[in-house]
Amino acid sequence: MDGNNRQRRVTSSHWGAFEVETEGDRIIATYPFGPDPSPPAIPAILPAAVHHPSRIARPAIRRAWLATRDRAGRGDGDYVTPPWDEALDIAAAELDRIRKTHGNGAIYGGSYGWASAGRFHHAQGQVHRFLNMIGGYVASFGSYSTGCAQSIMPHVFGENFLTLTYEVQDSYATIAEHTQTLVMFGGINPKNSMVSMGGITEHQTGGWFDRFAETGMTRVNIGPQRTDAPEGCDWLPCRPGSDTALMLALAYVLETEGLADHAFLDRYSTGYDRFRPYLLGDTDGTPKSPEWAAPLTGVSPEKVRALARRMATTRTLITVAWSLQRAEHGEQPYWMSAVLAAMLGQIGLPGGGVGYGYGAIGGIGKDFKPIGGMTLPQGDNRVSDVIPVARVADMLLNPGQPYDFNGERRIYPDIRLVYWAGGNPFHHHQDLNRLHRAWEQPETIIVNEPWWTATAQRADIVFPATTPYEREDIGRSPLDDYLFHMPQLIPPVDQARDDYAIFAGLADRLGVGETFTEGRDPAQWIAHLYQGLQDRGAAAGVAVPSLSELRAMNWVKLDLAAEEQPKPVLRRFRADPDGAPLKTPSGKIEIFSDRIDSFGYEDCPGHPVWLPPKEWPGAATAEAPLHLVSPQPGDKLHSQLEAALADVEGARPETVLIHEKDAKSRGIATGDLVRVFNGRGAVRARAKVTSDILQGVVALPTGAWVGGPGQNMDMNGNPNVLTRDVGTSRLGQGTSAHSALVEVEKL
Ligand SMILES: Nc1nc2c(c(=O)[nH]1)N[C@H]1C(S)=C(S)[C@@H](COP(=O)(O)OP(=O)(O)OC[C@H]3O[C@@H](n4cnc5c(=O)[nH]c(N)nc54)[C@H](O)[C@@H]3O)O[C@H]1N2
Ligand SMILES: Nc1nc2c(c(=O)[nH]1)N[C@H]1C(S)=C(S)[C@@H](COP(=O)(O)OP(=O)(O)OC[C@H]3O[C@@H](n4cnc5c(=O)[nH]c(N)nc54)[C@H](O)[C@@H]3O)O[C@H]1N2
Ligand SMILES: [Mo]
Repeated sequence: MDGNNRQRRVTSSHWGAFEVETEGDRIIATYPFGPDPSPPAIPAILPAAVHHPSRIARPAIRRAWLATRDRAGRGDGDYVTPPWDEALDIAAAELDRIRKTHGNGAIYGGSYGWASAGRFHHAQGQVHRFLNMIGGYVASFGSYSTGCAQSIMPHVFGENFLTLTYEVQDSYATIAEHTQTLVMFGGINPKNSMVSMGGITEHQTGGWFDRFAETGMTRVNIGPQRTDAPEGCDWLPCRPGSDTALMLALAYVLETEGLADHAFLDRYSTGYDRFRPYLLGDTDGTPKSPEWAAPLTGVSPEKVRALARRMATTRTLITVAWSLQRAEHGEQPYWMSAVLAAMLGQIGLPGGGVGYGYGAIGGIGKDFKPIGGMTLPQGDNRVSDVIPVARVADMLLNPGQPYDFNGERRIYPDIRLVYWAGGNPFHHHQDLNRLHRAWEQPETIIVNEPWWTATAQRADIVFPATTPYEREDIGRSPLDDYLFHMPQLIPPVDQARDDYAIFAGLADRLGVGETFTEGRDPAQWIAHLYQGLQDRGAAAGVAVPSLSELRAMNWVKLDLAAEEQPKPVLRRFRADPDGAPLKTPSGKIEIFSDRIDSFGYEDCPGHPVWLPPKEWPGAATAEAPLHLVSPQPGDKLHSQLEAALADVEGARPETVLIHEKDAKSRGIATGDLVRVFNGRGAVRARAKVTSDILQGVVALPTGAWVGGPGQNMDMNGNPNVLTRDVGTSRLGQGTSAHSALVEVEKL
């Protein structure tokens, strides 16, 4: 520490590493991390955010809940602020009451959300461990990111979807070397690859596209926005929700022009004979020709034919953005892309086949020796109930009611207490007015949060949590090759405590203090967990410094270079389909799945089919003529740091992109305040008129905190006031965030 009490140290985050300058107990500035070729701008807001008045200063308990266990007033903002000990006593007594009266199956701890990057203080790990120690909780399956894909893709490739994405797919280096045609459904978006869960240090996706261009690779971005792929790619505008129709039309051209690789289909896939009659229209009288698809997709038959021929005659990689499965019937484009790739016969060849989620997060497409991350052990959950993560409002509204999920008939549990730490459902869930009604059902809602988010404002008991800058941790993502010591940079702001301390305090009161802490303080836990990382490094021949060395170094780049790409599954399958079969029932790629067929779901039958969503451009009405896509915000991570970002002049309300013709007919110009609305609600937004979006589509990113309940219009511009809260299908039950129709008018 120098004379003026200033220090500069490096820390890590979901959006990358950066240097933090502190003066005494305040963060005063941030600086880019030298080794990052393309550092993000997000950290600039940190000094304002960490010391923002919207930090939760002390434990808070909603006055009406305390007095009468009132539930209807959630969001009223009227809190008392007892001392920590008293607040912990009240929360512990309530947890105890609920578990004794209704059992642990009445506690929902799914608690979805990204929280922060440090590995020991990861809020999800902390809350799950704590709830397990007190007898268990209802958990959640999958993510908002890829919940639908996680259900459907194992049926098709026999592989866990996350393994498929993170470990099996080709790296950007392999793509640069081999791919001649890159067909990107939903694009590959450098703004999205800015982040990765647990950290991403060298931001390289944009750089790879420069390399792709140099090799002469044809790069086609298929979807509603030109900006979903880097500059220089071809844009094939296609209506949201219609990708499956386009893929079917491409498949139709391959089949009818003799371009389908039947030798590959015979050897490596099953069920093409059941799919082909559907494709050709023998089963339903509708050939899935380019002419059939054109009015659905808006893509001309000539373009489809030319693209199909090119795909069949060059090394082609089909990539599919995660956004396509965050939509009603999201199973279909995912499954159909695999069928299309199988028809091209290039699955398992370098730079060929199909890949999912390139660009979605920065770690995908990087190639490393896997030595894993660092996770707090969660213990065992004695409650077996698990809901698909995006069905939370359905669960709260329908206790005891049956629902379908991936072949199972299940019953929604009767939830009496919700504990959320590290997520913001009043930012991330669909149809927030409906969530508000669902939120009135539980008797008690407890939230740990650093900031008064939209969710914290709707909780009964609110515990102020520290941010990563207020505690020591280790930054390490399995998809990154850097390792960080994240020093405690400043003391906790106001009365904030680490999630670990909050849960240790509750555990103690519930008689499981020792079980939860195992007698370790945070520094001892970090040392304990770090040892595991060092051991795994040693086993893989990777030098990992000791913890004291790392503390002194602040960060280190690990040598995780793999001599040969560790992409075993599909390569081995291609080389030896009998000796290294896939883990599907047939051992092959399943174009027809007997298992899915046996579920009897008309919204996800035995092979991929075109199923129009309830809301998409093809179903536009006079009341809701425009399709809303709600992508991830380019300039931030979800709703994080929102309080300070919203202070920036012109930042709120959020900006909605609208095509020039749609703007003109409504008398809207760039900069105008507009009302975006449908039958579910209304939000205020600022218009930006552009020709980079398909006519009939508007784009309003996520990230704004929704305003208080009871407003006719959300003033900040959170798109989830408008989105529809319905599962992708009975199979996947993922979020359908990208399937919504709206109208826009000038305010
Ligand atoms: N319409 C629409 N909606 C969507 C999507 C979409 O495409 N369209 N995408 C969905 C997807 S993919 C996702 S991943 C979700 C993202 O939704 P979330 O993951 O819920 O969003 P975040 O803003 O990252 O929420 C993390 C919260 O954790 C808090 N936090 C940070 N560190 C800590 C900590 O150490 N302790 C505690 N207790 N809290 C902490 C942050 O302040 C923040 O409020 O949104 C989903 N919603
Ligand atoms: N900067 C930043 N990066 C992020 C995040 C963030 O908050 N900020 N969040 C991260 C998270 S949690 C996730 S899950 C990933 C998500 O990664 P993605 O799912 O790839 O991201 P989105 O931004 O939701 O969608 C990308 C684009 O898909 C297009 N699209 C929407 N519907 C359709 C459709 O039906 N067909 C086609 N062809 N295109 C469609 C939209 O134009 C949209 O811009 O992003 C991650 N990256
Ligand atoms: Mo996500």
